[in-house]
Amino acid sequence: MDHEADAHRTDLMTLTRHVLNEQSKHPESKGDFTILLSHIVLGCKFVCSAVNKAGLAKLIGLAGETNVQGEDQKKLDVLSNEVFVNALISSGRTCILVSEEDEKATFVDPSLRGRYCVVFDPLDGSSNIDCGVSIGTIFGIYMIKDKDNVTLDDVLLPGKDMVAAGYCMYGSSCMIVLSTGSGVNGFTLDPSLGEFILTHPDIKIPTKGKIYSVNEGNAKNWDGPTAEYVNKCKFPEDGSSPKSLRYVGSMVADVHRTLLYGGIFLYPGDKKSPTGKLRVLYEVFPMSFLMEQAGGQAFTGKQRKIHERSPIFLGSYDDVEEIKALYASEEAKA
Ligand code: AFP
Repeated sequence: MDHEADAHRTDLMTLTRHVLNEQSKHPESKGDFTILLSHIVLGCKFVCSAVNKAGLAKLIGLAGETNVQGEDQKKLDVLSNEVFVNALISSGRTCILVSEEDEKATFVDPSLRGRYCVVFDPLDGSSNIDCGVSIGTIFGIYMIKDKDNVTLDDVLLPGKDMVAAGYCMYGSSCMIVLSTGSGVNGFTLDPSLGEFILTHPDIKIPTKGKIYSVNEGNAKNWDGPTAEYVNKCKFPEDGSSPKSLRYVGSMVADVHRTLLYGGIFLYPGDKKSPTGKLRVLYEVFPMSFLMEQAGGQAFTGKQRKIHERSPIFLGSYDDVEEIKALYASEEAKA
């Protein structure tokens, strides 16, 4: 019998325990972040359960449709948004919420306000729901100084100013990947316990990878550096093997694979959509934060409106370095 392995299995590092451990390193901390996170975790568990039984519960369908009971059906992304907004407000630790689903930012009632601003996409990749492909929730957290004087500018900050970022992937297993600014850790939901357990401690992305991930269907509209980079992935000039192409079309799934296996994820701007597709605040910034914390890098635009989009190139350090060099030399020519 492997007693050591057994001891490991009986001394579970849950996400809450992990965050409490981190909190104890900051004696001035009052536990607000731990409380906020436990409400985010609750939202993730709810969405995970809803995604798992989506077909059964007839949750799939367009918002506004009516189900057999004559009740209004809610699309999963609408439902997920409501769950996260309610969980975040009721935590008593938030002051501004920016959700992909809501056109305007939510300013929390002063009586329930705390110091954190949360930007999030409650269910990213929703076009993949109906065919059972992995989807996810992405979030980023900022902290403000004065909760009694908040304005939208408090969330229109660079991604590097986030105090934490993460995502929850609803896939073959449900996983939260989180960084509070000192590395990246992955926690897998044990459905029998209802707890996220630390399964991927201190994730580090390989310095160089063998996979590139991009929607090649947009190739005819790409600019020079993106086209040249992808061409190099397929026809390397240095005698190395070509990279493999993997593209799910769910950012969380594509970034998760990139984080674990290495390589590069690209959603460039192109002639049709110069700012790309992905949203700066709740897709590009949180994923870039995680990549950098895992030792990779990200190369983004600098837009600053709540639903603004930006091109994004992120992944293994050396792979991103290559595409950055191509853009730098294009810029030098201009
Ligand atoms: P949906 O939420 O419409 O499915 O979009 C998903 C997403 O925002 C992101 O998760 C993917 O990386 C990206 O769009 C895929 O976009 P393309 O379909 O244009 O490749």
